[in-house]
Amino acid sequence: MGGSSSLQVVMVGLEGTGKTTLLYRLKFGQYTSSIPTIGFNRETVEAPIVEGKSKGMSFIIWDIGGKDNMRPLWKSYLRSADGVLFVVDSSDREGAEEARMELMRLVHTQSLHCVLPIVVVANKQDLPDAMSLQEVSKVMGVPELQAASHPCRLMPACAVTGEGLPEAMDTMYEMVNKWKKSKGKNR
Ligand code: G3D
Ligand code: MG
Repeated sequence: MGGSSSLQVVMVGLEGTGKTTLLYRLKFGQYTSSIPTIGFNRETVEAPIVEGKSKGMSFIIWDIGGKDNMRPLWKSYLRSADGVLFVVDSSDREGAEEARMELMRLVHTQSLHCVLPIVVVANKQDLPDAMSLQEVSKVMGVPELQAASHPCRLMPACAVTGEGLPEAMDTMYEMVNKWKKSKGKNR
């Protein structure tokens, strides 16, 4: 699990939502074109914001392929994770229902053991036909998860320019810290 200064984050979502772009944007601070992910990518990235609460932190991010034959593997990566980044393509209205189902499946498979914090990233906010944050929230069922006390937050982003990523990672850090504290109390 690494020292206390690094968090293990599992990044999932449908194919083509921008996970690998996001990973390399965080890792290299610039846009890197990627090929479809076969299997997974794993990178250690430094917290991208200087003033943020996650200053000095590093994140070990597992970018798991989103092809449907990979999805059953998502849960094996969750066992050693501190948090989940669930990446959504805000411009893909047709894929939204499938994305919501995968998010719900992910929540249900892990809720037997523990409930990891989830940051839903509404990616591709730069596209002119992108759904608003409110729309993404609704189609992904974020209010329902929150109402069920599931630690889930929605953050807007553009993985190509990196906009929103520092805030998303900061939110992840905050949520994981809170979650770890509450877990400590319950033991
Ligand atoms: P995945 O790893 O989730 O499967 P990728 O997705 O990172 O491979 O990205 C899939 C495509 O979406 C890529 O385009 C990538 O450039 C694009 N993309 C990722 N993030 C954004 C974003 O925030 N805005 C826009 N406009 N595009 C994005 P290509 O053309 O290489 O398939
Ligand atoms: Mg990929």
